[in-house]
Amino acid sequence: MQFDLITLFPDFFESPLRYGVVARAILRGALTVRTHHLRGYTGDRHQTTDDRPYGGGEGMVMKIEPLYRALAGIAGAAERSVRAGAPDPARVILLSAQGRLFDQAMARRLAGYRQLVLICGRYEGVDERVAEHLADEEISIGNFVLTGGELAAAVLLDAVARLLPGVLGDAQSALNESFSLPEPAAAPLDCPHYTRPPEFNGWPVPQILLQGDHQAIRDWRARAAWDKTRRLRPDLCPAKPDE
Ligand code: 9D3
Repeated sequence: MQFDLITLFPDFFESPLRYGVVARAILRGALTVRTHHLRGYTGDRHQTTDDRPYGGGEGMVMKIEPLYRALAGIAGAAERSVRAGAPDPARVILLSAQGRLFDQAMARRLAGYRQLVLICGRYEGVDERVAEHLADEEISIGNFVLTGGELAAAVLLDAVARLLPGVLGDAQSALNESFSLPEPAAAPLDCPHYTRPPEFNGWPVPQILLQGDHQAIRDWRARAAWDKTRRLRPDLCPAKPDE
């Protein structure tokens, strides 16, 4: 799968691409990531990427022209009307605080595309015509305010990359992970994990995990996963029927 990141801060992505599963996916050729510096797609002497908002108001707005030119320079990612007939066009995503909430189902769907183009906004916002005419979808990673789209793009890339064929290894993949809703009656979140030492600072590991009763351990983990989900994520728990 190919990612194309359009950003004013291409260096921002150096670290997220250099570690662990994502770095390995790139080394194995399962994932290619190209960054595109938006400054390089400006037309004027001052390389202007933002301008004052029509109608007045605070802050600056990202201009559409540099974004259009960046997309035109990325194969299969020009404006929607132009690439309507193109075979297997790139999926263009605008990261924005106003977008649809990102979740695991979205990550799975996006992992099916050959090429994702991620547009990272800065300033107060992006000219709305980008969302209307250039992007296929507009995505937010959560109900909080970031300073720009780069961190959100890195989060989306990370979540999608680990789902690509051959990236995780079959052992962990798909099975037993938070938000993938595995077996019936399994809690939506993972159970707590412990490793040595068996006691630290007077804080013990649950005894049941130190003995060898694998059925008892399975039962404990199922219960602990539900307990923690109910405590921290009641929104993920089925409603109790009225008594
Ligand atoms: C006056 C309101 N503005 C800021 C307080 C709106 C605003 C502008 C720019 C809010 C956020 C941003 C920058 N954020 C993103 O580009 C962004 C984002 C986010 O802020 N939260 C969750 N997901 C995303 S994806 C892109």
